[in-house]
Amino acid sequence: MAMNGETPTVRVRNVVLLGHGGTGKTTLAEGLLAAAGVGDARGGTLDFEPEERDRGHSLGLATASLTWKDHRINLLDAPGGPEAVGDAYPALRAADLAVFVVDAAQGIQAQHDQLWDACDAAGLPRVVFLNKLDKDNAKYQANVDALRERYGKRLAPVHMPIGVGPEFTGVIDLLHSFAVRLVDGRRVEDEVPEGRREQAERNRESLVEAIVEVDDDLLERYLEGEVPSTKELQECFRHGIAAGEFFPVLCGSAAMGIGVRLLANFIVEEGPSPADRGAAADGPLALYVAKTLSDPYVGRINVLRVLSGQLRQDDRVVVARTGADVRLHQLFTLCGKEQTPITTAPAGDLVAVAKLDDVVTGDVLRSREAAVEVEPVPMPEPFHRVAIEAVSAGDEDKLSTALARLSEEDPALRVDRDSETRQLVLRGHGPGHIDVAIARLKRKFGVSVQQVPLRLAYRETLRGSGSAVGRHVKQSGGHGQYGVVHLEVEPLERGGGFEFEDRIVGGVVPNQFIPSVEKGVREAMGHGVLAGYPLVDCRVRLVDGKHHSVDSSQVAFEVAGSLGFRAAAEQAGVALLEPVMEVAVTVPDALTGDVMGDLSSRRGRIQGTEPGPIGRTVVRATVPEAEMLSYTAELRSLSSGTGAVEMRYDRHEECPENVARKVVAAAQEKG
Ligand SMILES: Nc1nc2c(ncn2[C@@H]2O[C@H](COP(=O)(O)OP(=O)(O)OP(=O)(O)O)[C@@H](O)[C@H]2O)c(=O)[nH]1
Ligand SMILES: [Mg+2]
Repeated sequence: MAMNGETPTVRVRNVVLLGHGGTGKTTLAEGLLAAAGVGDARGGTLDFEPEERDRGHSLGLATASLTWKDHRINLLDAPGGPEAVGDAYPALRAADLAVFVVDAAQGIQAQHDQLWDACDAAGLPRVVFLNKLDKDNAKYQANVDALRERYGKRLAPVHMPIGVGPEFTGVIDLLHSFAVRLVDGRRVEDEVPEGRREQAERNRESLVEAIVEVDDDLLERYLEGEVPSTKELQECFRHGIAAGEFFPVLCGSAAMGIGVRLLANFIVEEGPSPADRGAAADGPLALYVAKTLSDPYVGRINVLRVLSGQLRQDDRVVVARTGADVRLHQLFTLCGKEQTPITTAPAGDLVAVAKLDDVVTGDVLRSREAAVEVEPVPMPEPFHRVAIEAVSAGDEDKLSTALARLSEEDPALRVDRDSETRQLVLRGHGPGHIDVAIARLKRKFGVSVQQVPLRLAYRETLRGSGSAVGRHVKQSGGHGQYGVVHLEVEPLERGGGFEFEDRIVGGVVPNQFIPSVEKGVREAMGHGVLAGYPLVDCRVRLVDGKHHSVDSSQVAFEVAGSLGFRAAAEQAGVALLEPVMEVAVTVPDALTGDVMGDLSSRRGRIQGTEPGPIGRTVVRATVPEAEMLSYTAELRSLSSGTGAVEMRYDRHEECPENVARKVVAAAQEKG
């Protein structure tokens, strides 16, 4: 049995790897594991789901732990793709340090910006690992400058590379003044090479100046010419990092294994421990759910952070959200999907628990006396919508259960039943996100679903006023039917709904049949007159009618009302309304013009632009929903992944003639 319980809180490190897709987070995490002799040396420890292996990138949060210099490092490897953000955000609350992995050939990318903002919101300490310095077009200084410009002066380079691109052979640790190089495939720790000493000395000087600046006492002594010891600097640095006063920049190549051990050293020596971030070993027991996994064989697994207190097997806790009482009896640690049973875990540690039903990502579990709460880190909303159906009608029930479980696993996914179109709609962060969800539904829950064309919530409305008589008269033999109504219709303002006025005098339509007329009108409105979409915003006046003392009935007046309404509406003329979205697109300043042009070509109306976060502009517009169905993916390619969009329903608006004609034709084709 692993001895988690024996690692004190101060020697635990919880590190989440964040960054744009493909920057090397998983490679780096597996490099750290390999350096400590854990996991599968061939890789694949963390990207273990079949969908991840097929696609070559992570789709879910994976966790693994390693022992390094008597410390326990828990790694949370977050997927970087914009289509898998649902896992990264909840993980921020389980970590004490985020390692931002940046591709030195690509520079800062869209996900970095979004996640950096999220770390600000979560108050999470950060370091940057500038990776892939071995790549042909890799750059070091240009990236440091760009990072500093984007994320502020608090950026503190603690490493510098020896060569970049094909010449990249090693890394210099500035604080401790030594070099690590790969010589004939072997890792060599050595003095700073002759030719680099001067530059390294200058860089160390800048680092030292940055560090002493946050400590008045150190600063004074430094200005008086005293040289603080490395130990003192390190201690000051450590506090500054935990307080978010510095964002150190490390560098290397995860693929070559350069800079990986230095990162591990940095994490244990300078990285914050849970104790630095408020995890009290003697507090009441409280746990936070960072991730819920459903495994078809093992069932549900929850990855928890012990927020405070010491966790022991069989402890009882309350789920804060539901008030349910649960017992934690199967504790283990995870290394990818490999499980190692444990019996206890200290405050601040990460632990996995099996078979906790009705516990989901983001939940807090606590002992009765604990009042701990955890604010969720705000996550971007998904805007890519598709309609789905179970392939076989018999799977409908199974599908709703499976979708509920899947959204617990992936909180970025939304499932709605559209009340207007009656479709089951899945919302995600792009086509890839949806494809993965559909693949998982099949593999994990055995439900095959297919995408069907998304129905838009078109509506119909009157163009003007009209008047008509609706007759439902059948008196040939048997029980007759008799109802005649004269209706006038006129449009109301948009959003005006439905008004029904009874103007009958002298009882030509007896009182008891008036509600039937209204019912018939409503029924006809529900099905529209143009293309089968609901007709909205109109006033209907019942002005005259006829009845028969024997043959009139509720049904007869209902039918007459319905016929009369259709005829009056046709006379008034009917227009088609389409849903229009309010859209906000955030892109780097240079792309503002492109985005405005693109939105205009989608029949959009630009409302204006405003400055967004550093170097970015927000373009606001209203655009018909029909033109925005695959915008998430199209913006991604237009902006090379740097743009973000938010949208919400704004109003219904009359379709232009040519659009309306197509919608009507399509409706008629379907019958
Ligand atoms: N040249 C070079 N390639 C690297 C390095 N690190 C990772 N790669 C490659 O980059 C690709 C992506 O690496 P991953 O580790 O899967 O990236 P990731 O950040 O986990 O990606 P997501 O999980 O999709 O967010 C793989 O082909 C790696 O082999 C590096 O230091 N140098
Ligand atoms: Mg990955």
